[in-house]
Amino acid sequence: EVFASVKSSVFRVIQKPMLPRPRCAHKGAMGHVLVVGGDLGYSGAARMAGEAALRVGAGLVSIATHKEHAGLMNLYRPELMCHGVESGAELMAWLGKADVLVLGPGLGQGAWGKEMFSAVLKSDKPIVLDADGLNLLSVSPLSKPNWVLTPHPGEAGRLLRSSTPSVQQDRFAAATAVRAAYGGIAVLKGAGTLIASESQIAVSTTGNPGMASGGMGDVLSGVIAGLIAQGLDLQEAAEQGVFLHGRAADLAAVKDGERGLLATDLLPFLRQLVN
Ligand code: NPW
Ligand code: AMP
Ligand code: MG
Repeated sequence: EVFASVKSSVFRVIQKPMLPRPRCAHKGAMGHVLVVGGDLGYSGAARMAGEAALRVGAGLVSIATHKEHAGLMNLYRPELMCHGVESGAELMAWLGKADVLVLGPGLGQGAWGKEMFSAVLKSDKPIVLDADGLNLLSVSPLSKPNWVLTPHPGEAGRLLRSSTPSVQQDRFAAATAVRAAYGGIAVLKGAGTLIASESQIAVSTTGNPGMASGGMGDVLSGVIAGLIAQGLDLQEAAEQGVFLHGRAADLAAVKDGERGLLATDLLPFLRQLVN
């Protein structure tokens, strides 16, 4: 009865080992992720998404963010290429260089965020849409086949014009409804994250309550994008990304405990898990 709303097959996500890098690998062949986000006061969200993409093996990661903090972000994580972008037209040049886009971490819903949102949505490249990207989508609905949507229950409530409690009451129905309305792959986050694709719903058994802290979702969006950049298809990247993200948090919790776990604590464990 609990699963009355489930019309697709339901599977548990299991980890598929990643193939070793080819001997002749070079950064240009390992995929270029562009993260678009980081409104004033929220630059950390974009940076965490970018660092996560690097730690799962993306070859290059760029961030398009506010001019005010682009330089600082680059200072603290010099491997990131950080571009201050003021308009959609300026963003277009950077979009062209990327293989996969992350839109939303710390984006905000003001004029700058809306301009970035409209520019990115014109692109045909695969997109991981998170956070304020999802909030903006909920007011300008659109369906795309080649994106991964990663709402938490609050964002899913906005996308479905319902509420957090009604999403939580039937998470299978909510994940299916997000996918049906917006296309692509829907990842409904929270304990027992669901990944809804055309043919199935996958359930993650990794993750723990230590993950209830700011920035965890921003890291997940970067993990999924980093896997897409390395050639996984969107469904595989979403399923494996959710698994790895939760497993990294479980390993970090075994080491130092659940309480006080930080999103950036996952990064060294993500690296271990993809090797
Ligand atoms: P309620 O209150 O129960 O209805 P918001 P945000 C719900 C950036 N960040 N189970 C719950 O709703 C992000 O990237 C930047 C049940 C909750 O109150 C975004 O751009 C950081 N309910 C922006 O901030 C670090 C759940 O959603 C509400 C749930 C705003 O994002 C932090 C909160 O969601 C942050 O990532 C669950 N498992 N999970 C930085 N360092 O730069 C969520 N809810 O209002 O959409 O706000 O998620 O904090
Ligand atoms: P966000 O709310 O966008 O920062 O995303 C939070 C991330 O942490 C998602 O990947 C959630 O699935 C995960 N998370 C939060 N709380 C829990 C929990 N109690 N158990 C497992 N995963 C959780
Ligand atoms: Mg979030």
